[in-house]
Amino acid sequence: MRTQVVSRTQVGIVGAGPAGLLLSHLLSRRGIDSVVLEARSRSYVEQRVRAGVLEHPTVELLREAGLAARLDAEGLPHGGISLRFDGGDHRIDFADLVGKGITVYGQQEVVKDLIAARVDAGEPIEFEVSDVVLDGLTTDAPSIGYTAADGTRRRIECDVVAGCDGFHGVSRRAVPDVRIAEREYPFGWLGILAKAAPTHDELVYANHDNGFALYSMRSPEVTRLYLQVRPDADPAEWSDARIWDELGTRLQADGFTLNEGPFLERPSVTGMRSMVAEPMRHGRLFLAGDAAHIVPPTGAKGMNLAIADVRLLADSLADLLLHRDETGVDTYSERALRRIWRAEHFSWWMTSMLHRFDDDHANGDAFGRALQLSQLRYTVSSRAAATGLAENYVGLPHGAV
Ligand code: RFL
Ligand code: PHB
Repeated sequence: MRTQVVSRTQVGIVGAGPAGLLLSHLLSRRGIDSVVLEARSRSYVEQRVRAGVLEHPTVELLREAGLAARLDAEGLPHGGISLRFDGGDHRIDFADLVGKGITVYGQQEVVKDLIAARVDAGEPIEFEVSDVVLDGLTTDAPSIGYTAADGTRRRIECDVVAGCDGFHGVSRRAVPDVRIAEREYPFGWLGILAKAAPTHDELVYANHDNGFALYSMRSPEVTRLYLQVRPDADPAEWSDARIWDELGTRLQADGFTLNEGPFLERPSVTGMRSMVAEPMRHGRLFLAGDAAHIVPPTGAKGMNLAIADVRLLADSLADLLLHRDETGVDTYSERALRRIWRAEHFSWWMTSMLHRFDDDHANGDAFGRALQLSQLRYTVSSRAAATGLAENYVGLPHGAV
């Protein structure tokens, strides 16, 4: 048998994405210690390009938690988005409709800030661990077994395990009575990161006969773009010239120009799905973020939901561990799921309104297409409808639904 090194912490956290890292930070501010275990290397998680939009409540929370110095200096505040269809642009003015906005700041920048805060606090993150096994979850002394980067087999004994290990992690599978509700969409997104100055100040969501396109950005020098493609599309089918050509077609509008530039990483395809796992708890194991739920990226909600989950979880764990009060942990799953289902609906609705669905139908889905255009026209012409989009996009206040 290999030697096993045993250590102890209060909360063992699996996964160093936004959920796991922020949970560790929020717990340490309450004097609760934790250890974060991560399968990948530090440089891998710091480079992984994903989400770009921070909701208003996310920014407020990061500020309250002392994590917003770089976000406030480098984040791009946006007061609206455009819906582009019928060859025209229709702005949804968040500032006017709901008095709040969003901030464009890459997920990997949030992750870098969170890792820096953990390192500054002397709180350990163990990168490149493997063979994670969760034990004793229905006792009050659970443990996490794993192989460390140096090959030693280790075990952490804790009071609570937080499963923040994303969609492909092990934690969700450790909930024996988990119920999964899900939906797959018949398309994916080809993601493009280009060294090209944005020519437009805000995000553009385009519904075009050829399919959906999204115009976004990361900084005054970097544009982030997405194209709806077949879910099994091979990125090799998409040459640089074909990508720019298709972006130009789908994003075409009077007065709009697209700056082209070299790609900063190889374009890749992400599948689109909705998924919710209930309950988000099994004994002393609590799930948070993508480990428990997935949304299609059209509503820009995935990372924001992960952050809302761990805010609730940190409060609940503080009540349990500092005051032996189990009310918070007993209701965590139910309370978290209220916001999760709101975001699931909003993301499904945005996805349904903006994408082309009829690739498999020779004659096209004329009924579905007409419904989309009707919904788009209503959304941009009725203040009530536009306010519904704005309120959900900037993020309902935590605890509001
Ligand atoms: P993460 O970020 O996936 O982190 C989970 C971490 O757990 C690690 N892990 C393990 N560690 C130890 N042992 C194991 N057995 C492990 N298994 C996995 C993983 O390596 C990883 O580091 O989940 P978290 O923290 O819940 O955060 C969720 C967000 O990352 C996610 O919701 C968003 O990125 C989704 N998403 C978007 N969300 C938005 O809010 N706006 C967007 O614009 C947006 N665009 C996107 C996205 C996700 C994408 N991909 C590839 C999934 C665009 C893309 C392409
Ligand atoms: C992004 O900038 O990566 C982004 C923005 C909005 C979305 C999805 C992705 O809805």
